[in-house]
Amino acid sequence: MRKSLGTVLAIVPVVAALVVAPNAAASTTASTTAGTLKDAASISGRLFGAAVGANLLGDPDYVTTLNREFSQLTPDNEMKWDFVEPNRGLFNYAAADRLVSHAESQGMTVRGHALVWHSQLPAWVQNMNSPSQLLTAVRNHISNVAGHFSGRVAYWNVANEAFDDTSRAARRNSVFQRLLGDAWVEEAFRATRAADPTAKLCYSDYFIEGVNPKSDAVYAMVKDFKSRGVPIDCVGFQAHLTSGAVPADMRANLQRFADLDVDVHLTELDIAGSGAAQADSYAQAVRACVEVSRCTVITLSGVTDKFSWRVSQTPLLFDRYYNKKLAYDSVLSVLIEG
Ligand code: 9MR
Repeated sequence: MRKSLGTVLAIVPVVAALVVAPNAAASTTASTTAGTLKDAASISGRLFGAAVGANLLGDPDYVTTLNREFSQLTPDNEMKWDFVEPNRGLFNYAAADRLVSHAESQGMTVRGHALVWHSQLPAWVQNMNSPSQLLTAVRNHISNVAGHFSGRVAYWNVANEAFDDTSRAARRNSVFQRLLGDAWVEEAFRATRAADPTAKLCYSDYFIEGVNPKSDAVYAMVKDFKSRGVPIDCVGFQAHLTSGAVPADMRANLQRFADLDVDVHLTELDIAGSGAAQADSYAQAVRACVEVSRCTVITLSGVTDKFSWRVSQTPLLFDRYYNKKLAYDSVLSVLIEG
């Protein structure tokens, strides 16, 4: 997975600069010398991505930062069910196509998000009450959407947030769960594999970064899928975190999933906070990934605090003026260390 030793050695002096001068002014200079997030991640063969809104592609500051720093693009909302199939059987791909074309023009891979999710789901699906009609709708949705993007999407978040966010670790109460039971998740994976045989298929969820009853439940599901040949390739850990509260066992948890023979990805990383505390927590979360060889993708929930879904918590690596934050430098140095 590594680049040549020459590439690595060329960057070593920058790491040294970060170590001897860990203050804001010096680290900004150092990070400029070190390159970009995507280049630093590529040293160990990883991708560094962001969720992107199609409406922001006309904003020059946004696009400059996106193109310079990121090697993977996840449509923020434009591939969700309510966006692509708001009415049964009528598909709208215009905004998602714009994002995919932009990614391709910049050599970025695309992560599709998300085929089956209880949220941002149109009323016509939420209100269904026939299991067979719902299963048909799920299969038709996946075959159209994954089929439309076949060959252009490297990773799909196939099923998102199937588990409850309480400590009970039960399945979430959704129309899919009520009508189809636990089997809806594997139905979605099988349908996606049929529609796009080359994309890597991921299950993604939040509050599963550390070992806890919810991550135990996801672990059991993935283990069961692998044992029965259900096509799953990766697990996405959304990683909506808070400064000072990154789980201490995050690396161990990622490793136990990787040991099931799946890749592990951070799919929506953001960390509420600011300054050195935020930078330290980012370093901890990114280090948990880079210490696991099968943790191959880190994707942020956005590019800049300005457009973050947690805007008041300033959780990203660029501030609202596109300045690199302290957390940017800490992430860069952890990626370079590999
Ligand atoms: O980033 C998304 C934001 O633009 C939307 O307004 C929001 C609506 O819920 O969804 C955000 O992203 C979600 C992601 O797709 C799945 N995990 C939870 C995120 C926050 O809801």
